[in-house]
Amino acid sequence: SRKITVAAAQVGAIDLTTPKKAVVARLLKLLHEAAGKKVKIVVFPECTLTTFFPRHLIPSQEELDKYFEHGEDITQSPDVKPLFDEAKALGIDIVLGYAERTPDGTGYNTCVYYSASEGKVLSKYRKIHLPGTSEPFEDPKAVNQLEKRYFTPGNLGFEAFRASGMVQDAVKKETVKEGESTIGKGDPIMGMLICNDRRWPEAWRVYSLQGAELIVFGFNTGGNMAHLWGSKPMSPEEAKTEALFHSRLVQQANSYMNACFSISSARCGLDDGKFDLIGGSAIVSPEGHVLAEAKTEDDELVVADIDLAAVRQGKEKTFDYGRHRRIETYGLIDKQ
Ligand code: CDT
Repeated sequence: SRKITVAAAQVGAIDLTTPKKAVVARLLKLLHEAAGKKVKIVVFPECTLTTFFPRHLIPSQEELDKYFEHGEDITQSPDVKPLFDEAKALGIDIVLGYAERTPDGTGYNTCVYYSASEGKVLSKYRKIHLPGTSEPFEDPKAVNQLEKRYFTPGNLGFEAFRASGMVQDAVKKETVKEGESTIGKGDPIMGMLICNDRRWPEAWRVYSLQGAELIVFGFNTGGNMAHLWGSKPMSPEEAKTEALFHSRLVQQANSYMNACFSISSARCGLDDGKFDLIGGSAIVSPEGHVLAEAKTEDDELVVADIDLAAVRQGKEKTFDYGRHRRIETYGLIDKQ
């Protein structure tokens, strides 16, 4: 059987001064709730551990560095280690987004997939599509989006990977004959994105070309970003409704077009009582249907049972790449 229970662990407001330890305590609470519901994979948001700091111009490097995790191995980061240890003890795989400062000083917007059965990080992804600007907006009332200032575009590509220890009929590499399809067999083939990446069909497609069956991502999406990309003047309420609509639209459409399940996990709520982020965490099927969605803009576990067999309709019929793709006509896709 390839049925598993999965969850998005949505995380509500976090202020500029909220200690990481306090955030991790909330994440542990969500993880324990997940254990009670027999969840096998929990997806936490983008930059889970702090407020969404790219909204703020932080001139001091020392101050800025407090929002980053330092060193090669996030599982050993003192404030965050208890989360990985507990995930291992509970047998739950987790996806965690965080700001990464590498030893050479580069900043990445990163997430990792931690496997409880392997007791280690199976895959790391660094966000490729960084939205916003390097310089603050001139309008002092506009909320900044300084990801281009604080982060470098990811250098790890879109590498699909197989989770481990999820399903009974695991496919061992040596038992798959050369040329034999692994569609519909073994542990889920996974892909990770981060927030703005979800709006780019190429990102999903590169994963689905590797057979991805479950694509997961966290996000921080402003409820008040009409000045950044609204097509017309909008009230704050309209801007938020539009932001939620587009977030859901891209998740449903891309899940269907790439014949994969997807899990999205929001950092949301009113940070510092005024910086609004949308909720809308959701689990979507390969047919594009919403299986479960958040009802709040607070800490909330969104759970669904998924059967990975459901990707076969799309992968073997509607979107069977071997039979229906016309790559001889897609040349422009990798040109400027
Ligand atoms: N974090 C991120 O990539 N956000 C962008 C928009 C900025 S709104 C804070 C997004 O695509 O949702």
